Amino acid sequence: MANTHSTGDTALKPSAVKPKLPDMFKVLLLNDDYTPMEFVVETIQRFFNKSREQATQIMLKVHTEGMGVCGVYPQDIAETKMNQVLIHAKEAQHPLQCVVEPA
Ligand code: TYC
Repeated sequence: MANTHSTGDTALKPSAVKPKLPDMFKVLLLNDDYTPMEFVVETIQRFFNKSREQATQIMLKVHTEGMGVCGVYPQDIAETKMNQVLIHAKEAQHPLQCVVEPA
């Protein structure tokens, strides 16, 4: 086995195993002129497990600066959350946009 770090005996050589953390990805919301602020706050709370206060701060950052980070996750989780937001917005007929980018 390539990463074996024990012979199975009592003596261990210095481990060659270096646990690698996953690459991380930001989930960003983009501002638009039409999606209601309340819908954005509820969306952030629901999909990013934020308090109402945290979600409001993120929404206001997006509103004033054009975009804001809702969370940072491994790629598969980030893309799942982005898709959940996009489906939720589409169902409500709001143009809210969400993207993923490397952290
Ligand atoms: N700009 C929107 C408004 O004034 C609110 C908004 C905030 C929309 C954040 C999208 O990601 C967004 N109703």
